[in-house]
Amino acid sequence: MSKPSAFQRVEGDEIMALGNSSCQGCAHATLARIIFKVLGRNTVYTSVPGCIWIALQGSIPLYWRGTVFEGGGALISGIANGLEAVGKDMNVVGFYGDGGTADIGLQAMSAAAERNENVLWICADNEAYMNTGGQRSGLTPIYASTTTTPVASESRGKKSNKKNLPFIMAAHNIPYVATASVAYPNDLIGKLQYAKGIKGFKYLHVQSPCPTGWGFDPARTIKVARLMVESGIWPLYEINEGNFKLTYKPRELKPVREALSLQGRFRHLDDSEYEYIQGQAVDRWRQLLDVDGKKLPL
Ligand SMILES: Cc1ncc(C[n+]2csc(CCOP(=O)(O)OP(=O)(O)O)c2C)c(N)n1
Repeated sequence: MSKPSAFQRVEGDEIMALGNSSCQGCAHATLARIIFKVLGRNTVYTSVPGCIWIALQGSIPLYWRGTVFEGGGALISGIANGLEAVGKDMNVVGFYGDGGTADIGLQAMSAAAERNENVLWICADNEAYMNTGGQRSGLTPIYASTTTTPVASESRGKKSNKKNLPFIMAAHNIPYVATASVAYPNDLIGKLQYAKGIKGFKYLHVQSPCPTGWGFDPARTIKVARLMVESGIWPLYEINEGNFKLTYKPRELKPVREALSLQGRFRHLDDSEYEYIQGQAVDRWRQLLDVDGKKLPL
């Protein structure tokens, strides 16, 4: 089974300025540092309301535009087409949260993907609307406690499952879809470098653990992110022109309990709820192993 190689040095400038107003242990901030260092200065990026805009925008000194929560897909499409019209070749990036991608941002993103706009869409997925106090999103996992899915006598947290957004994007028949994790920077860097070099709509979905929303010690962001991958809850893969490939295969999946028990949002889980999540992770992992190296019927 493959293992990620040692940390890769990225040549080029450190784009992020020192200091930002993110929470301690915020994975969005670590991701931003890696992402923009790989993409380099020839990049224009866009935001919609969310932690990235509010906490990080001031420390990413690149060409930037922001728009309304639902407008990310329209904004990056306009910028990409405008740059093409004036003959400028730049990376056009949408760097948005899970709400700005999977919920209110979904229809404009889907339309941009269907038109195969030449942009890179990065979803930094902290699995809730964190900038407004931790409400559930369509990417919040089942049973997670959030401010709108609290745990109480009649409630066990979020009732429904997380949307499988990377596969929804793959079903748009775009050239490149990938998942990534802040705990696997080499894998992330390789995917960014690849996406940077190809034309068309590229979708990168990065899990971004949030100490504030998920309820863990801010010193453990990377540990939590790694356990989410090693337990099979957040598999790392890419879908390149419809060809599916796992980019990291743990020798053996760790029990989901190891990953979830570190997170306060799952503190209430009972054995049957753990079993349900465990079953889901194992079933999906088997299905992904089955399609590994194959073309998906999209
Ligand atoms: C139309 C609209 N609805 C609601 C809001 C309020 N709002 C601002 S940021 C935000 C949450 C952003 O969540 P997400 O996209 O997941 O990013 P995060 O802050 O978690 O990184 C919400 C609901 C808004 N700005 N516009």
